[in-house]
Amino acid sequence: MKTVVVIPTYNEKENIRRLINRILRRVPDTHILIVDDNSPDDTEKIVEEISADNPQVHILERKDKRGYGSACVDGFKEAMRIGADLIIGMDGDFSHNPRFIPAMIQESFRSDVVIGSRMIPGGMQVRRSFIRRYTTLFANLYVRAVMGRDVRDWTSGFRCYTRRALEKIGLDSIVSEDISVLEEMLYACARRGCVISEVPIVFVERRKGQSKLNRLGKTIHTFLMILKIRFLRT
Ligand SMILES: Nc1nc2c(ncn2[C@@H]2O[C@H](COP(=O)(O)OP(=O)(O)O)[C@@H](O)[C@H]2O)c(=O)[nH]1
Ligand SMILES: [Mg+2]
Repeated sequence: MKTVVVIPTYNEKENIRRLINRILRRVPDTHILIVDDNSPDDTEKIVEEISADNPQVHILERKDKRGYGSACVDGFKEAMRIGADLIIGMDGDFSHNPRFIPAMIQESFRSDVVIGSRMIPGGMQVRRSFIRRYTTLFANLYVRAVMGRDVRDWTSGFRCYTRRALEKIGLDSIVSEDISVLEEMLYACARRGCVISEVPIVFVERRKGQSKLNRLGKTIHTFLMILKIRFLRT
């Protein structure tokens, strides 16, 4: 079975080499696909170097910053193209610890989508400010109310999709360019009858580099996108 870990990156030069090594130590036979949006800090140079020596490491270079969501979608398409049976999405800043990947893969034998969840017993957020923790909690209450499905952690980007789940939703149908891709994809999976489950993870706020998604404007845009995904899409 072929597993591909898809990691969107923008200015992650301080994290990416160590993260790739850490993943390969935990899951030695996995492939890793970095989707970089021409990071000004030259993250892609580091990844190119690693991938020249290691055929399990791949890079998809996009010419300009087109956002987290479209990076995920392009990466998932590429993962499917190279024959992935399981597609794992995670961040490139160590917030998502590779040590949880084996449990997620294990759970994927029973379900179509596995969420690395901060919102079930055993799951948590650490090193985060009060405001960030409560934003995540509130966002999840909001999304759960709007979507009307009993998923606890809608906003977690640490996930494992089976190939079948991505085939069912059809990645060409996804319109989100940024973070609402998470809710859009999960809602699409739920509507198409995918079995969704959650395994607990400990989310740790990044130590190196800067957050790109933590902006008030983005949060408001995402809240509106969620209404659009729920009520305007057929
Ligand atoms: N390719 C790409 N990756 C992005 C973009 N914005 C954020 N990322 C990556 O997406 C992941 C999550 O972003 P991050 O800034 O850590 O968001 P936060 O954890 O919500 O603060 C990280 O690996 C980022 O480098 C983007 O526009 N393009
Ligand atoms: Mg982060």
